[in-house]
Amino acid sequence: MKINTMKEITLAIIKPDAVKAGYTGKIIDIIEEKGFDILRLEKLELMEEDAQDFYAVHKDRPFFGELVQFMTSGPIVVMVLERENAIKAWRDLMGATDPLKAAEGTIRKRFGKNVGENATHGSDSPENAENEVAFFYPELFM
Ligand code: 3AN
Repeated sequence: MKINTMKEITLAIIKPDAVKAGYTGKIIDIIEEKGFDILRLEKLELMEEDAQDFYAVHKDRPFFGELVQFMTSGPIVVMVLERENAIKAWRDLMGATDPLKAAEGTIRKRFGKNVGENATHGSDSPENAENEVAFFYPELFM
């Protein structure tokens, strides 16, 4: 791997709802305040096939079509974050999937609209973190 780290890395995405609402800067600010190093950062738009591939683990869930449509509805901001315990730390900082159930102070509580349009994405396991980082930045693993 080109990234030479003893720490953990995870993939974070600022989703189309939060980008559209102008929350990108605020979310990045929180990420830095919480001690993550941003190793990669890019604003881009997913094509339908990209979103289907990225979310392939959810392909049998009833909301898959809706999720793909939402994730291709506008620009997103993709980040590779590094920190000790990055995967869990970023999931804790995001809060529960449903912003209504997310704890006070979490990103989804502050910036999420509903269970689909919930402001951010974060890898949920070391295996998925590796797959998701490699999805956008395969060169990091060559
Ligand atoms: P998380 O992002 O907290 O890991 P998952 O893995 O259950 O949540 O779901 C992945 C993504 O699918 C969520 N971030 C959300 O955008 C979308 N999603 C989850 N549940 C629903 C639902 N009931 N209706 C619409 N979209 C959903």
